[in-house]
Amino acid sequence: MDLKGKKVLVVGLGKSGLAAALFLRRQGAQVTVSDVRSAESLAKEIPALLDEGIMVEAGGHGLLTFRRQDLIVVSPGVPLSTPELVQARSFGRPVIGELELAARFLKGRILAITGSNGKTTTTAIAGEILKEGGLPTLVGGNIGVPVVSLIDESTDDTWSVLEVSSFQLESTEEFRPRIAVILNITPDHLDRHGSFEAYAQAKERIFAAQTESDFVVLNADNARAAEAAGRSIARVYWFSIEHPVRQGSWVADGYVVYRAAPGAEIERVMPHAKIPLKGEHNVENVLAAATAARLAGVPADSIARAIEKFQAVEHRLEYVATLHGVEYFNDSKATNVDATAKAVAAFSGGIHLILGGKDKGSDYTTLSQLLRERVRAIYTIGTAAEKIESQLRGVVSIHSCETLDIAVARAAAAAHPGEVVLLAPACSSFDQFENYEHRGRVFKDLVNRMRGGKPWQSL
Ligand code: UMA
Repeated sequence: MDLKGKKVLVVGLGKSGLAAALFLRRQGAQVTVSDVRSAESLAKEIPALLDEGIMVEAGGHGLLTFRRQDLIVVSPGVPLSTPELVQARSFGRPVIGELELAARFLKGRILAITGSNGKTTTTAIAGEILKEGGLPTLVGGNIGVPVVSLIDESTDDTWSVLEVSSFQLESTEEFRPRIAVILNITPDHLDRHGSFEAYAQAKERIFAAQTESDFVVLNADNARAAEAAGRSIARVYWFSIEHPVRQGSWVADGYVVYRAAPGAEIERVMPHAKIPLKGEHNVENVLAAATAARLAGVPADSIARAIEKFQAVEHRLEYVATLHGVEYFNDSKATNVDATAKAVAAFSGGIHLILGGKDKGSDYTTLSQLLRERVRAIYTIGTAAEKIESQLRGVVSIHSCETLDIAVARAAAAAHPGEVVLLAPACSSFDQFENYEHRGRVFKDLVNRMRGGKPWQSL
């Protein structure tokens, strides 16, 4: 793809947009960036861009700016239904995402991981395993490192381990992972994709450009992910925490095991008890990462070593502290109902659960059974609180807290030794926080501030 002298518009000036704009400029393109944020709120980014000869349109998207381009590169957070993008496409302007742009330049092979939940942890584990196996490895994507920023470091021998979201996959064309993993598909981002099926189809784009020589790794226990097998032309491998699979990984006699082909010898990878992460969902993540790593050629002993050393990723069922006998866990990344269910299921009971934030059109009633079994009380925060309360009234006791500081203080005051305070909010954070990381950090600060004092003193 020759970008020299081409007029390219980058839409959205977050991490991805910034990295894409600078990359495109280095390729000799005439680059403009457009963002809905005001010039004041972009004050940090604008000078550096202008210095590089990149034009900036702030405070909104101008239709004329969009029409004048040879190529438009969208950031993942910008919906393809944005009117200016729809118009530009109707005028024949090519629109691709940052992931697609990167994939056209990235050297070496790609191991891509998607799913509604677990993708960051699985990406991090897979990255560690490939490194342990001695493969030249880069890690990026939705995990927080724009894929474009990996291009310069990549060589023909590189494995790029990429976490890819439905937002990124929606605008791909040639993106072709050597190994594609779908961990699970459960409702999320319905506000952006419009329907569960549209969301699931965006996820399936992960294997759309694969050939018969590539691999797809699917969760045999997740109906929607498993069903995707019928639409893939790649070689299908499976993982399951419930039963043996034809080829792939499962758990047998206390071991994570792997079979390379139907009828082939079953290979022991590691003892199940040595998986250092909490929750059955993390066993799924390990199985998925191990399967992908075996397909990339990493031997079982390297896989075992990397997993045994692995520590929970920040904000994913992250242990924070034990205060007055009460354990605090930060699962701020549980931004949908399914992730919250998995977090709750990781504990046997006595949970004080902080729920709420910005609703994404979710159905919280699906949590009812699990809440009855394991949760002592719910503490609601954010704009979704009213909806959550009306859907879960009568299931367990509910305390309206509005903000996270009140929720933490009340949960701390109510929890008895041996119980758990869990932030697993089932919602996005944007009503009260910059993002889920910010929410998680605030939670950890609130918990850590209670060290030494009576928990409820912070109320
Ligand atoms: N913007 C516009 N017009 C719009 C919408 C947004 O100009 O119509 C602007 C915003 O004002 C802002 C910029 O776009 O300045 C933000 O772009 P972005 O939302 O794409 O954010 P980035 O900083 O580029 O981060 C993105 C991913 N964000 C999203 O998908 C929402 C990050 O995933 C990812 O880590 C990063 O690229 C690097 O690849 C975050 C995420 O929440 C963690 N992902 C979702 C999830 O995991 O559920 C999919």
